[in-house]
Amino acid sequence: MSSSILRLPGSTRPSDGSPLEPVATTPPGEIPAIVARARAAQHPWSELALGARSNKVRALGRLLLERRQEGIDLLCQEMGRSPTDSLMLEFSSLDKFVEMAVAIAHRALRPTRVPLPRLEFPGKSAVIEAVPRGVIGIIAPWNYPLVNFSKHLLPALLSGNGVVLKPSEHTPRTGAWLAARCRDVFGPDLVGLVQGRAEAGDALIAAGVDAICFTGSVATGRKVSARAGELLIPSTVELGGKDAAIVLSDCDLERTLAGIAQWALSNAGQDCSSIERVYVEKPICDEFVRRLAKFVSSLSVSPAEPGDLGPLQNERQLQIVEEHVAEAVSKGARVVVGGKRTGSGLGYCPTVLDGCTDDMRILREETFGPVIAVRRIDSAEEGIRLANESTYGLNGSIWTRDLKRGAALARQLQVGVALVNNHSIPGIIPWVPWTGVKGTGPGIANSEYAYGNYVRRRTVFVDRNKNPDPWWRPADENLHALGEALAQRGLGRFVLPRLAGLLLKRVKTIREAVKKTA
Ligand code: TXE
Repeated sequence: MSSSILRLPGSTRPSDGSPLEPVATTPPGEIPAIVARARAAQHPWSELALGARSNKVRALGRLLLERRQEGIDLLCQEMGRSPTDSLMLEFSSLDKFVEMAVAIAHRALRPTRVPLPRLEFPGKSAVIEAVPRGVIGIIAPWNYPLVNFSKHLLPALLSGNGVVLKPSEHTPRTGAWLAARCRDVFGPDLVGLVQGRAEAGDALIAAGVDAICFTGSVATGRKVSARAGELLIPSTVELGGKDAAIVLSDCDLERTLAGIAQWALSNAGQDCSSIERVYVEKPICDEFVRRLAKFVSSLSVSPAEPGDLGPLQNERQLQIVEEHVAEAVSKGARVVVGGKRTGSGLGYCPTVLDGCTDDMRILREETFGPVIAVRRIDSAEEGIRLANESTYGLNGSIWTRDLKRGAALARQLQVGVALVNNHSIPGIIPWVPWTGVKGTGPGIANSEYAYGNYVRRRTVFVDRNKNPDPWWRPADENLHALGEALAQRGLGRFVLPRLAGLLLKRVKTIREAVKKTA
């Protein structure tokens, strides 16, 4: 393969800025051949029974787990996370993830028989089948270099598709490692790999793939949707978030602050469903902020082990975080803890900001970093109103001891995933649709509801009727009478004997008309 060397970004370690081995980009002109090879391998793969495909996918899961140390090393290099963090975030539950994905596939790919009324559809049957789309292009961002692939890769393969992976230019090595493990299990071509920046992603969409699964920024998601629309191929896009947590006075304060810190700082906040806005009822806000800040300042920051937080993944992301914090402070927010670089690589200290107001970017735009912005509220209703002012809508959570009220309030949040006393966790439960509203995009990952990404539905209709259907041509007065009887039946009138007589007459008329052609 002729290739050029990918220099920036993704060429240095976020933890200390030291250089990484360069990675070869894929010349756009070579991408159609990669898709064609995946397509050729897809035909025999799709002919396998689902049970056999499931076993191969299980083998991939096992291989990734067996060789996890290689993957963890790459994640540590490319993301700067600690080994513990990399293990927990991308490997530890892989076996359960695979098993659930297999169970969902059996449900989502099952043919469905169509219930047909006998009178209107005599002798007829129809079944709806799931047909693999062909080759699925998966374009991923850098924040979870494995999981952002596996959520689409596993169901795409289980459905009988070939796949081409396009990792982020920031994390090309982890993506290449995943593609190599796929080659070990499925042979050289079923799962292809394309490396590069925007041009490579764009070229993949136009290279003959049958669907695109994209995770990334809103701006790119719009471009990807438009491009796929031009080509009339389906696409699913999962874009950013600005998730809100609403903390009510009756919450279990200790569990709540641990939960908020967890879901705001996991992966150094580089998560589409990070808690980025915390709306806290005034009576508990002082204590909440004081204890949250104390808890946050006790967390270990990489390169320390086990390392609660790694650095930001790339320079631009660090700049965004710094810009948002600086702007908030300039408008009156108070840095309770953090608010500065760690001094090591792209590290940024976990930060709590108090006194945030609605005009600040920190409460409006995706920060994608380890910053918890606190905004005081008078009531739960005010919290709901402010949470819903966002241009995003992925997860939203209510923290309260009153579970009934909490669930009712959570339902008022304009989000795809509404929670009480937790956040983000459904993202690792493959049964649950991971989806959003507004700028988060309409895409769905996980669950049977995501299968429209991977399969098209085909109806197979079989007619065993030996007679012509009674409404076929030629038309006569009995056809009109038949229509009238059917309409009367729709209004609840008893017309069965009349209908039966008319149906017989119509069949006879058509048969006689056809006989005359002999
Ligand atoms: O994403 P991009 P970036 C947000 C976060 C971050 C911002 C930018 O706020 O600051 O997005 O991140 C490929 N056609 N999220 O620049 O550009 C690209 O090569 C086809 C939220 O990394 O969207 C990469 O593989 N593909 C998000 C992938 O798209 C194109 C996670 C994502 O890149 C392309 C990450 C094009 N025209 C960042 N242009 C989340 N929802 O979790 C780029 N790409």
